[in-house]
Amino acid sequence: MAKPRLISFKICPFVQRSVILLKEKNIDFDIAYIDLSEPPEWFLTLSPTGKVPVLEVEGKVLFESAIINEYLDEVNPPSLHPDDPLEKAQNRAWMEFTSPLYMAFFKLMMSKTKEAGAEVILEANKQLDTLDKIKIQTPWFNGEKFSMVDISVAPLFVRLAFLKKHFGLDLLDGRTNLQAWSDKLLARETVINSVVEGFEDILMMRIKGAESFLVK
Ligand SMILES: N[C@@H](CCC(=O)N[C@@H](CS)C(=O)NCC(=O)O)C(=O)O
Repeated sequence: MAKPRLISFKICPFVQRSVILLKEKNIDFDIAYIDLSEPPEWFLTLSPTGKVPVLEVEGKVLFESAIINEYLDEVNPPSLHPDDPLEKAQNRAWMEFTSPLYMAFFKLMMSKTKEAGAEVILEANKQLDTLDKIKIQTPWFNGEKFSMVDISVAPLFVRLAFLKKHFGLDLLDGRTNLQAWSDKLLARETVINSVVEGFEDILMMRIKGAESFLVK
């Protein structure tokens, strides 16, 4: 595979999923950061959705983090998916399940009132409970073998840890399976190295800029 180029926005969790996978597989890649509030013309020409991540590889363009990661996993064996087709399909379903939680985090960050924030938390709590119940194997989602599901949820735990650290908002409180999963993932080198320098400051600036209830 020719050296791919990942188009990123510094605090995008979906890009972070691809960065973790690239690092897990030791794939050499370039990364270009854009400002989503002022996306450059070349990016809008490249990206069919106007969203990041976009992966340029062998003169072609891939978009959607899940598709990018599936491609990278396939062309860089061994696969991080289970071999069994049914287990693999179940894993993919759980990867999909985690995606709305990123939207919840974004909405929470942008909520101007405590009431709006509480509504988002109520909905997220239901999804987190479901995930907590299903995550019975340890240390990783499939037990001993680190997999694509672990990657798909890692950027979420990074953000939940941020909420706890800066605002005392602990969405993993009482969810012991998720807490243990988070602890493992946040200690993993590829996850640690998947955030840009100054990540928390940039996130905080975004929250302040949105006049979120979190900073009132
Ligand atoms: N389903 C997409 C979601 C990507 C996404 O929402 N990216 C955000 C940044 S984190 C984005 O580019 N937003 C710009 C926009 O919506 O115009 C994926 O998994 O790649």
